[in-house]
Amino acid sequence: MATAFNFDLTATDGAARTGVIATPRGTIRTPAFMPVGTAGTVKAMLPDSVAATGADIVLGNTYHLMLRPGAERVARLGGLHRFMNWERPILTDSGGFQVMSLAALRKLTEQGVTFKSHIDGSRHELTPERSMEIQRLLGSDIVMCFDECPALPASDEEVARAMRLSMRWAERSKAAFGDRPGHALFGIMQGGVNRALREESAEALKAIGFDGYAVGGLAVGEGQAAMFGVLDYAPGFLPADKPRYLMGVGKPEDIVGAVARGIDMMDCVLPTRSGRTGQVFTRRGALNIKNARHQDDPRPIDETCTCPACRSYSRAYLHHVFRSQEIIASMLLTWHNLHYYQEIMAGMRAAIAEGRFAGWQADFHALRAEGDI
Ligand code: PRF
Ligand code: ZN
Repeated sequence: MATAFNFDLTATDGAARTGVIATPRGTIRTPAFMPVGTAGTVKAMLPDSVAATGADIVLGNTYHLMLRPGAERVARLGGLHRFMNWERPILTDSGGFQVMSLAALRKLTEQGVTFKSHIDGSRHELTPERSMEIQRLLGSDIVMCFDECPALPASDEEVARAMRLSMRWAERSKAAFGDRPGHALFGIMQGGVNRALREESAEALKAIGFDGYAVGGLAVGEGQAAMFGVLDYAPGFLPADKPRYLMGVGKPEDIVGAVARGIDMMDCVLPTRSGRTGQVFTRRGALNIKNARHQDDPRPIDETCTCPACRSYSRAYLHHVFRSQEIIASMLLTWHNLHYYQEIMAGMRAAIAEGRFAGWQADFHALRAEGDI
């Protein structure tokens, strides 16, 4: 009998939590950062390297995979895990958010959304039922409800309309998901920066009942202060004994602030995408390797970092291969960024377990304030 999906909260420190999610594909230590593997690959990384950075789970996208190579094809080829050679847990986003940001000629109705592919202009439809079917064909371990996330700023009326539609879609998502032991379905809270709408959304999701709960609709233009304002209360509206996932966040400071406010899981393209544009994250802040000041610098990105980029290469070399558009630049910088993100997560997990998260956070901010990278 395969392991059921289960979340064990092992310690709390203030609002911050640490725990373990058990799935038949392996365990996920929380707080967890999930690298983004949109199209069946964490760009510029081999799966074993992704695991070596400390990642327990990656994220895949319904939207991209349904358009190319197609969910039925992935299923015929043995599912997404085998297809991309990542046998550990995979969470898939449900597609609506990507339709709204990437697709053309979108039409939203009660039923769902129709759109034209950003790849070849072909017409497609996504509904809660089709999104659940695609995520099942992919073999996703953690399936996300189909939702609508309005960009901010938006009027309260617009945010309320999108939230209530998302709650009706959450009910349809749950019915279509059915009973799938070992697989989890997460609800997604919406409601913008409106406290009453956030609470209404949380109540609606809890009445349906999910294996985990996401905070959606943030990091969409409201800024860090407003996002933290929502995170000061929104996680508290959700059940304490289920994982809480903040979607699409963020910078290292955003991640630490979210964990301090009770978030257990996050994903973001930032470490991988930035790796490909030369932006590097370090304990002392961010730098861009394409800057001419690195061209004669024999030092690694970070003397204390144990990633392959820092163990074996100078800033001068990384600058050179980046400027030369060599593929190894994307590989090494992505690896460093993912390694750094996972080091933050491991540091937070240990600090929360040992009841010293406030001190860890103070050190994290002090080193960044010192700067001098
Ligand atoms: N909903 C879904 N995916 C998302 C978001 C959301 O609100 C966000 C918001 N930051 C990122 N990805 N389904
Ligand atoms: Zn490094």
